[in-house]
Amino acid sequence: MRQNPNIIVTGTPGVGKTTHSESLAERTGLRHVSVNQIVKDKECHEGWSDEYQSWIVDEDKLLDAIEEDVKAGGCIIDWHACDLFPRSWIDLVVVLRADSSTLFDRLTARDYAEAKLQENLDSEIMEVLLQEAREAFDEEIVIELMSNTSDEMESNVDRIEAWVKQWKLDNAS
Ligand code: DAT
Repeated sequence: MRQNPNIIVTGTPGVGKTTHSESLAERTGLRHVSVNQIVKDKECHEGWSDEYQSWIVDEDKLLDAIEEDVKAGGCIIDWHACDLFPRSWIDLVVVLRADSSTLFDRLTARDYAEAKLQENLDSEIMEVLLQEAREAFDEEIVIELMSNTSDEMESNVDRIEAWVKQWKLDNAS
């Protein structure tokens, strides 16, 4: 039994996963597990894709790399996909959302190439990550939160922090 919950923070690139995860880690003492960083550092990939401008992730290697840590509990897993993680590992899935114009500005600031930018905007409009989360996990543990403004981020972090406190009370042995 875990002493601390595991939370996935997911959503289209640019919605605010990293910013939320870092703030949450600071507030709750849970660990920010940046999957992008792990894929790079532990070489959980089959090389770089020029077409997608990203690593081609080896999911088995990635799961092996984080398994021990996640099973111990207390991880905030930050990534733009969630359906590869075993259901038994996860207590809450937070899907962050942003309006198209907001996301456009954030991804433009990151110098995303036109095709990649459009693909991500389409993905956000089509709610791809939200559907993926709802299909992969029980609906009761999936929450959708807006992340357009700092106020929204603040209230999201407050809400998740309160959830963590309650989870700990409910699961105290
Ligand atoms: P992600 O990790 O999902 O790619 P990020 O955390 O790196 O996203 O955020 C991208 C940029 O947008 C970054 O400059 C911080 C800003 N941002 C994210 N969420 C925000 C929010 N709710 N309010 C204001 N700025 C936000």
